[in-house]
Amino acid sequence: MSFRREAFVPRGGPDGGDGGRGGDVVVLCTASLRDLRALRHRRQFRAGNGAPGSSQQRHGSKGADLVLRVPPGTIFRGVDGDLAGREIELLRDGERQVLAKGGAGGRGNKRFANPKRQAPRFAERGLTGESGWVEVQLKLLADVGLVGLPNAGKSSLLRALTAAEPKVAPYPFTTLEPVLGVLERDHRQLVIADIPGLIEGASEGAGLGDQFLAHIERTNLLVHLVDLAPELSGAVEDPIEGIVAQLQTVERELAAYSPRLAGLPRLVALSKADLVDEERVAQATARLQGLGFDRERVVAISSATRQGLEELVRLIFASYSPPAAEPAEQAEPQPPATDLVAELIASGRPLTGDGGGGQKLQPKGAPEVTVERAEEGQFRLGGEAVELLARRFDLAQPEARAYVAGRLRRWGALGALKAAGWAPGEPVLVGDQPVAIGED
Ligand SMILES: Nc1nc2c(ncn2[C@@H]2O[C@H](COP(=O)(O)OP(=O)(O)OP(=O)(O)O)[C@@H](O)[C@H]2O)c(=O)[nH]1
Ligand SMILES: [Mg+2]
Repeated sequence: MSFRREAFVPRGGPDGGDGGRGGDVVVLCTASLRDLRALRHRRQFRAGNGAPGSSQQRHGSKGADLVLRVPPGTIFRGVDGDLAGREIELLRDGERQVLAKGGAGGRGNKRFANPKRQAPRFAERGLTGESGWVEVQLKLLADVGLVGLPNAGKSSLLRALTAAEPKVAPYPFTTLEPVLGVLERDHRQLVIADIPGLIEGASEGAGLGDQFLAHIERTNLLVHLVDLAPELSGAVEDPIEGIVAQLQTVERELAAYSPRLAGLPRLVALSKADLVDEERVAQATARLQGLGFDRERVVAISSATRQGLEELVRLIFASYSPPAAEPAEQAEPQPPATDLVAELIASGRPLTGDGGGGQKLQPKGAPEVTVERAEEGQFRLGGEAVELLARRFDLAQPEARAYVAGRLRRWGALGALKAAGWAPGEPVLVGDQPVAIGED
């Protein structure tokens, strides 16, 4: 609240500027990060306060946003307070979202001047921003997923390509949990996930279940391993048909689990090439071509002899394209909360009743005003618009009180109070603040 004071300008009028809105707590997906270390040593994160407005109609500046940088795959879940139920998942580099919104600033007294009220001696209060506890979780995120039936040779391949050392054994379900390895080439890095073997029904929870499919959901490239010698690990009538059957089983499970997985680019690695002859490789490749896997995407490999590994790595880097960064979402310009009050006020049509005794209904279109009894028997006015008014104005200021009382009357608070048994003169609470209805 401020009034213009200047020599030779008598009664300069109100000139208090608006307060700035509070800063937001913003979360930013940052591809160069791999863990949540940055959040570990602090428990409270608070954006800056808005600056108060001041004289000469100077508006206060907006509070500084607090930006929390987290790796792709981070999930924020609001637990309580204003953030209860809020869920934000960050996947792409540069993706930015508001986790907790700063509160709106209050209007300066200049804004409350009108021909009737030329020198308002009150101003609006700023609102508190959103707050609450948030759980932060980082999901395992691999760029490339190795898929295939149990025993196809996935873990052996990961060992051969990266420094990771998953267990390898000549029986199915050796790998029980996904293992990550980092593949490097020309200063580029890709994270490869060795996923436990998928069997028929995996998408419905069979075998090690669909929990592992969730791990490959975020990958952008699949390397599908198919054993070139299925006859060595089970009764297979025709090795080539056995190869095709393996491939199709896994493809069916992927498709049943998620259309995104089914649509991912993929390479087929025909594994254990050292166990078969050239002719087997040629036949299998030709057969896969017939099924729509073009020759450039099929490579025969052996983790034992390293045959084809260099070619596979080349293909992986050539086929991998990072998820397209979506254009930064333009934050929808939110109408400041001050406008909400104005809107609510504007929607309250003039009173049709006489204002006299008896049951007067609320005017049409006015925001809802509820009446309840407070602890000491006092009447308490509530409802969304009323609560907002109460937060917005300091009712210890006589003029603010009169302003609020005027609003409440227009919204039919008087009728609502009378209907609830209130008698003129009895104290009334607006929110938690006392106000005298009928005062001017
Ligand atoms: N000869 C030969 N054997 C291989 C090759 N790759 C894997 N194997 C063998 O195949 C068996 C299974 O290999 P793993 O790498 O454990 O297979 P996996 O796909 O990880 O199996 P699960 O973890 O059970 O899904 C092991 O006995 C490996 O030694 C290869 O290139 N050549
Ligand atoms: Mg394994």
